[in-house]
Amino acid sequence: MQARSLEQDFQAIIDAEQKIEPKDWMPDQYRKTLIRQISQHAHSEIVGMLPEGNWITRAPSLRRKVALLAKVQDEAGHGLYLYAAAETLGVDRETLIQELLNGRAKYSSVFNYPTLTWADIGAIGWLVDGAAIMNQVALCRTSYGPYARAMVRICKEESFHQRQGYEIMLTLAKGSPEQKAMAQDALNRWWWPALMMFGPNDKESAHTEQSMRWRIKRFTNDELRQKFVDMTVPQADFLGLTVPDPALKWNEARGSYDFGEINWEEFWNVVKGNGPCNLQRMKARRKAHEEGAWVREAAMAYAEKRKQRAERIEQRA
Ligand code: FAQ
Repeated sequence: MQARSLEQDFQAIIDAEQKIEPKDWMPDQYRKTLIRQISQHAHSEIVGMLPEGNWITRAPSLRRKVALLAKVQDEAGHGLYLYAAAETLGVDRETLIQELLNGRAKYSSVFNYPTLTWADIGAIGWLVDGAAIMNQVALCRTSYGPYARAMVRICKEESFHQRQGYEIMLTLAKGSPEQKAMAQDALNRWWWPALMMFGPNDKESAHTEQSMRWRIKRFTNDELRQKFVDMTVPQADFLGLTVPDPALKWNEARGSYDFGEINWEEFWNVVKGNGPCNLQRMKARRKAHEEGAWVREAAMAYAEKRKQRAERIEQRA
């Protein structure tokens, strides 16, 4: 009888719905795929703080300001859990951050659009966090243990984010005609970028097939996008707002909405760095990184001091 290969044993663990842990054997490509996806995800959380951060000082009330501030801080926390999860795969955080800052690493296309009015904060919470949850609830069952566990807490926080966004939209949609128009305008501008978050169509997606086999991804890009549309259209109806897609139509036979084609040219253009705010986002990140250098130095000096003290105590013992 032929001995089973390491790859076969690895796949058997995955097929049995057990988690892969940092010290387990894993194929190089599995490790690389996870580092790529988790780090892109971490970068998205960190860059994703910028569009909403833009409105913290202009929130219309103290209550709105507190909620938005908490949300933006949560996104920073998500970035940190995710960088920590990536580090368990043997890559260090500084390397990942340098890849973001020198433009080699991707982050979600959606954060390269501007936040022009307060209603955009509602639309981001409702649609962008809504799309993020759709994707991330599935990732709670991803095959890599540290990534799956990070997702559990992230999803709890994202669901508060989604609700705070929807509540802003509800207030505006039931407000004055100007407020309702502002909510509709935000929906018009954020609908398509939110659909693009799920990535290219399945037939164009380079990584989906293998990632599904390894159960890193539990649903394909198109499956998640469809679930998002089916969940969100009734929410738009409840708000009395119109989804900006003339092709949107309930399909009785499928039990789902049919919807129009995404502008893929726009999507790839934004991914390649030519969206409305790519330059601005990277400039802001580089500035924050440079200005935070003293914090990192101080933290490292403290860590070094503690290490030296622990060594001295050990020598004396
Ligand atoms: N933007 O073969 P696939 C959030 C790239 S978190 C830019 O389908 P894959 C929270 C893709 O990386 C939002 N690039 O790739 C929040 C690949 O490039 P590569 C982020 C994109 O990995 C809310 C290439 O295209 N969420 O929003 C995009 O199997 C509010 C081919 O694509 C996650 O990252 C895109 N939209 O599937 C924060 C979730 N789509 O690496 C603040 C985890 C695709 O070959 C405020 N990630 N690309 O050079 C995933 O689930 C997957 O990575 C996908 C892409 C589904 C994003």
